[in-house]
Amino acid sequence: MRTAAGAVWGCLALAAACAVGEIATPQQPGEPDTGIAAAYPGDAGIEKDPRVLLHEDFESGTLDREKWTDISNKAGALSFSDDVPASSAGKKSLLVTATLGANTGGHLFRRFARGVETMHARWYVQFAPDCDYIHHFVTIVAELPATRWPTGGAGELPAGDKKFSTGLEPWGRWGKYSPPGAWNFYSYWWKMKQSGDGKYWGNSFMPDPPVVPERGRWYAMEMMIQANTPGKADGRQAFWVDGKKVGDFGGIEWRATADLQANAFWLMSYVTEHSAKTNKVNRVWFDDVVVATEYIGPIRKADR
Ligand SMILES: [Ca+2]
Repeated sequence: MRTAAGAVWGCLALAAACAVGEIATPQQPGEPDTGIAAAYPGDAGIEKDPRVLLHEDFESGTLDREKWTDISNKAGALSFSDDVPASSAGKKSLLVTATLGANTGGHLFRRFARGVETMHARWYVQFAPDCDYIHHFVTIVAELPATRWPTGGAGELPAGDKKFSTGLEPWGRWGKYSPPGAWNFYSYWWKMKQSGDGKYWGNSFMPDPPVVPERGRWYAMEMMIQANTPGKADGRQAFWVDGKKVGDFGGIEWRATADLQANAFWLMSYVTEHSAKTNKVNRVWFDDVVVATEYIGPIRKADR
């Protein structure tokens, strides 16, 4: 996977260049306290909501090529598990096992037929109790042309009419935070800050105070990217943990043209020898994925 190779490695040598974009904005007026999921207990039927672009609960126990336009499953990285979130109505989750030397983890990538101005993605995640640092994680992409698979671009400045992307990733910040690291956005866009080596490594947006996930428990994560008005720096990105907003960053000029819209969701756990310093085998579980055009929120627990 060319996209991610070397990106964190680049950051390791360029601390100052990567710590930009810490522009917190307050809660936006009119933002709902409850989202789409509140109307669908246990997420039952949520895929029929016109605002929902993708729903994957992994209950089929198969890698669904209708839902995912590109799958990376080298050396059995992807499998199914009976470990599920407490609020989940299902019995299966996706387990991504990254084994250094055999693979770099795996991914499920979905390119949508049309782009959207605002994309939300909610996914449940659990890091194994011994999980090491992760290199790259769950990412939303806006890209033209809209290939069915993820493309390269690590260390490169994207063109304003071709691409922007943001990953919600745990980052160790050179060992400052315990594994798997503190949540931050790792973002590429045409107005991003250049790194000290002349390349363009993803710029970090980290909330203050930082939020480090506890390993061995499930979290409901939600990320949002909102495109800017062309010619204005009014784009945003935000994320929530268990329904509480913890990061919100505005003033971003993601794109130069209106036809470049968020059009891909990339569920990924990518681990390399540059990130994992202690463990060779690093496991991450995912479940109850929903991608939509509005705030989704955690699962409303179904009555039993
Ligand atoms: Ca499930």
